[in-house]
Amino acid sequence: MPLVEINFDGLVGPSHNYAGLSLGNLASASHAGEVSYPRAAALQGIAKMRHNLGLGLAQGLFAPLPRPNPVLLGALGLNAVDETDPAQRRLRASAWSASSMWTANAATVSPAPDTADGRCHLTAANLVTMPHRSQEWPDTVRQLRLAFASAAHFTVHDAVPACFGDEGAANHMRMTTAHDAPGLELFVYGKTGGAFPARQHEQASRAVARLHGLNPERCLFIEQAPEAIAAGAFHNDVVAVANERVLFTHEQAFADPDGTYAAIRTRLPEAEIVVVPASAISLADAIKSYLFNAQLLTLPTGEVGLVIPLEAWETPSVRGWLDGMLASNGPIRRVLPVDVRQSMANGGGPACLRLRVVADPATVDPRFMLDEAKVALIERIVAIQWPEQIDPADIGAQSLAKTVIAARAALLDLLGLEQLS
Ligand code: SUG
Repeated sequence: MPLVEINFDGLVGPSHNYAGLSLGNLASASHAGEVSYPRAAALQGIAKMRHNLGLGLAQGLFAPLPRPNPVLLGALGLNAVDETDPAQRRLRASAWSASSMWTANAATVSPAPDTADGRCHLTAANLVTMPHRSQEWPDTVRQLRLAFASAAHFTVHDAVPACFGDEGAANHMRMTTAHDAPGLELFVYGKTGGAFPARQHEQASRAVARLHGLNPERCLFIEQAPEAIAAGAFHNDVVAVANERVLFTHEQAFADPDGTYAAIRTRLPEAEIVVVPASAISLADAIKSYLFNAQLLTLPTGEVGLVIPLEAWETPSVRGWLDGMLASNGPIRRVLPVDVRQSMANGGGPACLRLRVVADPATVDPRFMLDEAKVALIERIVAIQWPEQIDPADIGAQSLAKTVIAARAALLDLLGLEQLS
């Protein structure tokens, strides 16, 4: 089997809630305190996976991580919480976060054609900038080591040391003439975002490139525009996305846009760079609508498609630009809107919900691969077991904790992944 791109979506976990934990993520802040709908959220994510399977694409799945997380609660001395202390309640909410659904932050992936040893390398992301995300990587690594256990084809690395924040594939892009050909890997780091943190440190990106055995001639380290971070682009994948020879980007994504495009073209003359000017779509509209947090995909027909959130389709400036693009002779031929509104309200669009791995599907543990029949079974478990709604005020309740734990256990049982419990 040739190497193909497999999208591993994170199933939205049963504790999905709006605790407003992510500084610099405007959606998370603006929905803080609202009631969430975990069942609807997971069903929306499943519908996206089914949609992409229906396009003829390879689709995988990662299971939600254990929540509430007893390891984090124990380490913080929070086995009993003082309910009158808002700081303690907020830390407890971290241990309930379903943020592992955004698997674009699970790891950085370098496919086999790019690496010195011819294996696909994955480095789990330490996510240290946000407390609720920093708990993810040890459980993520366990899952990655099961899914990609074949040592002949994969190497899974622990996260880089916590002194350098790493956000995984959300700040990494790969361009190439074809998925199975050697690629140019683009690492996008932040230096400052004004009032908001820059989550990706340049030294974390450089460490990942070394760990993966990448050819330095085929790597670019690019600074994210501080104004993009300040406007709410807490990850690069909120303002740019790449697939094979196409880079689709807002003109304010990078600190030095022209230098970046020139460096890409020098290394990959076949590159097609689609730049959306601020005069057509403002940075604010781009970030609010999540146009760039799209899945840019090569469809089996060879056409390039863009799976966007409904919010982008419904934003007049974005719709106007997309209509013009489709009428032109540009490289992106199809626009496919999907409803992931529950995830979007926490700042996670279609691209956040998936980790791309270029590999032969036959080399991946089949428990992590999806087909129609398995999707239907997962959907049934979610419909029965996932809580219908969570009010952030209910976080910490024993009865809710029991429901959430039982729901995840039922899923792991269905997938044959009890060892992750
Ligand atoms: O890390 N939201 C996530 C969204 C991640 C989006 N991922 C990518 N762009 N690839 C984050 O900010 C919200 C949690 C809360 O507020 O309760 C949250 O973690």
